[in-house]
Amino acid sequence: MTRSELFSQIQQKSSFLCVGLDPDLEKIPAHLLSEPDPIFAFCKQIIEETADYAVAYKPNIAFFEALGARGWETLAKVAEIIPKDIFTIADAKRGDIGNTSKLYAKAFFESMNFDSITVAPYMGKDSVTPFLEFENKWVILLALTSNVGSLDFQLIEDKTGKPLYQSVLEKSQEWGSPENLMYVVGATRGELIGEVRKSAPEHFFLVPGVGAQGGSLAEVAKYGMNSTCGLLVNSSRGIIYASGEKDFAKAARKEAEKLQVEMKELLERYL
Ligand code: OMP
Repeated sequence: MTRSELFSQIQQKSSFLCVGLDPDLEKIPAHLLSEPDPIFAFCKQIIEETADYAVAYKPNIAFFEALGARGWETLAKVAEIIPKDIFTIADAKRGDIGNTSKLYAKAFFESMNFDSITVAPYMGKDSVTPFLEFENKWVILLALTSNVGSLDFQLIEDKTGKPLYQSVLEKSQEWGSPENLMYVVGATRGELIGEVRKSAPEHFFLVPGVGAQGGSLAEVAKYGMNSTCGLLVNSSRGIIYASGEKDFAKAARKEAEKLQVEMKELLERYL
């Protein structure tokens, strides 16, 4: 998917919501456990009920991978049923020496046809660029993450006082463009989102951390929105586990709608 196609989805739906698919057998409603493929049944109903409000879906690969060969089959089936006009993110956080990254890219872009993949920048240029060689496919590079451990490395300053995440932003802009490179910027980082925006004015940000991790959607929009929105705000647990009962998909729909209503207002205010 191209950047302009993504932006027109955002305009059409008045939404920049990414629904995170983190399906956990221990958390999905008990009645689904008698289905032949409980995780697929869960994701299918979540997708059907939230597709009106979502411009992206982000299956986190760990939740599928943990189930072995069967989990990979489920992931492929889930990727297939996501409506074609909705952006798909394989949240796999990959990155390895060049020839290995190339095969990770093939796995997610060719075998499974995802639009994008999350990538860790730690191994540098040759670990990231193989993902950028696929037409209309995207790298979503970890820049400033939402977790507590992000303080361990990402905010360490070099001799000039520049934090590591800023070096990641600067260097990686030599490898990709706003047409094929996005950044992960956690919603829990408040005004630092503004600092990231200054360094990457045109790029889309994938912003996890609203909902269960306590980040504020209003702050994300205030500091992060640009002239083509430039934001995909993810919520996983806050949507998919809104109810643990038979009404889980309807409850997910309500949560997604709530976020979309707020997003519509923010788009009207800032765009
Ligand atoms: P919530 O359940 O809404 O908190 O979202 C959690 C999802 O976002 C998980 O799939 C995480 O891997 C992902 N995530 C973060 O929580 N923090 C980050 O900084 C980056 C990600 C991500 O890359 O999506």
